[in-house]
Amino acid sequence: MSSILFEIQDQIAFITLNRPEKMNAFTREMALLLQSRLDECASLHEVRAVYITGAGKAFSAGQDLAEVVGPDAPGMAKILSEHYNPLVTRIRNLPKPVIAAVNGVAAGAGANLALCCDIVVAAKSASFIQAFSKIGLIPDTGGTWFLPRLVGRQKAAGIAFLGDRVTAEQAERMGMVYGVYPDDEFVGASRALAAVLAGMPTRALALTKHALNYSAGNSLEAQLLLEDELQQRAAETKDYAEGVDAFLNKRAPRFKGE
Ligand code: LHQ
Repeated sequence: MSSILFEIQDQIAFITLNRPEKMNAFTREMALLLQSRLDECASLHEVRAVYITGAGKAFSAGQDLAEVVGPDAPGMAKILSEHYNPLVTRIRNLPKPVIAAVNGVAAGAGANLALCCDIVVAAKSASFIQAFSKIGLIPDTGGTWFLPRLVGRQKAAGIAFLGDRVTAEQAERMGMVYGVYPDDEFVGASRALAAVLAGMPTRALALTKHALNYSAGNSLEAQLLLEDELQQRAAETKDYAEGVDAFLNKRAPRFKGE
């Protein structure tokens, strides 16, 4: 069985981290496979939303720590530059919405991989652990960038220093996740959210994502200029024409992602 399951259904790419007996901890093979699946999601026109979840009871426990010891262990630099950093940049640059459906515990790089997705939803029993400090590391996989932007520096410092378990409900209150669903409704509700996103004007969402990515480093003036440029590109899409026509004719729009 592959460590990454991949299925396209109704214009949604469903990606499942699949090492349930090891809490979906990442091996090199798994990280590289996920990278190539994300590349497929970017290039396939039929994919209009990406949904990432974990098999079994965890989302992901981060790096497989059994793989970082021993004579054949890839060095730290290699793990970050070849495994996790390319995953973060692929997800952030993918011109489609990426949903992290956090079904259970998300720890270490697994937590930050979830937080780098566009929309993070969690099951009520899920949790987030910046486990790094417990083993003498710093939050990687973009954690030191995402966390303060999501929850503010104060909470970010506490969460990162202490490595405490943050429950899904605490995460929602802090702004770390978009929504939390009861466990028995989680799969249905999170997939329904992916279906809504897949039916939206994909190119406008991609341009919105681009603008949000840049807003973190831009002045207001620079961001206004960027919005100006991106809005012109949005206005050239067929989905924009469809959206306006549907509104004026009092009918539901049929967006095609074009
Ligand atoms: C695991 C793991 C795991 C291997 C559970 N590895 N087996 C970057 C650069 C280079 C080096 C290091 O890392 C990084 C990035 C990082 O991600 S650092 C952070 C790495 N992750 C952690 O430190 C988390 C370690 N795991 C845990 O704290 C717990 O397992 C959590 C809280 C995730 C889940 O706890 P439980 O629900 O009690 O499950 P469990 O601990 O019993 O785990 C079940 C099995 O999964 C068990 O295996 P076993 O053969 O004994 O049944 C664990 O050993 C294995 N597992 N995480 N990261």
